[in-house]
Amino acid sequence: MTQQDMRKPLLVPLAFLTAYAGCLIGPCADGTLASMKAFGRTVRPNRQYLIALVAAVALIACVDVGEGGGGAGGSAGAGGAAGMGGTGGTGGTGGTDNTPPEATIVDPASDSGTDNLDYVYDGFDDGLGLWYKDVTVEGLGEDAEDGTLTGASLEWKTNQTGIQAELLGTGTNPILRLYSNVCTGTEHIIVLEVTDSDGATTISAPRTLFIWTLC
Ligand SMILES: [Ca+2]
Repeated sequence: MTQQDMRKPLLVPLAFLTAYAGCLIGPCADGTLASMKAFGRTVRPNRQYLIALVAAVALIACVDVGEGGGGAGGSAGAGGAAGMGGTGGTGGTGGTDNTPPEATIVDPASDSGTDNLDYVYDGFDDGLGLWYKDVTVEGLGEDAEDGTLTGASLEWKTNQTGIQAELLGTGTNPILRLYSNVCTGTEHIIVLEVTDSDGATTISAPRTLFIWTLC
């Protein structure tokens, strides 16, 4: 049994007593045989019951309305809970995107051609049995996050891996020794490979250098 169920039966005698007290000073005190007497005045019972019934119904209705109002208050509380749910999900910061570096061969500024006197052999390595040409190059490695890259971040490579190691040297201004196993000349396709601090690598546009001599 709820608190409301327990309260309603108590309202009936309460209402009756309220109505009865009202009758003692009201128009129902007419002095008939079936009447009651209190405070020196008589009250007819059937009017007492009628007035008590009306009063009881009115009081119970009033109590119901009040409790209904309480229920509405509970709904407001539920609204607050929904607000707490809304605080969730600030969102992840996400991973930062790394931009690959840029790699540029600054010098030589162009391919050499096949009869360029600047690329005639410097000598012959008796130990290796190969002709060679030392070429000074200049490279540029730029990165959005790291700025200008230098040192080992810049690797110079050749395609002539049948004659020598692919890695010719590192840095911004190295001297690269290019070898040839043919007296009349060998073509090296040189690239600059730049790596940023995040491991992203970019390979420059190739530069074709033909080292040679008249045989
Ligand atoms: Ca980067």
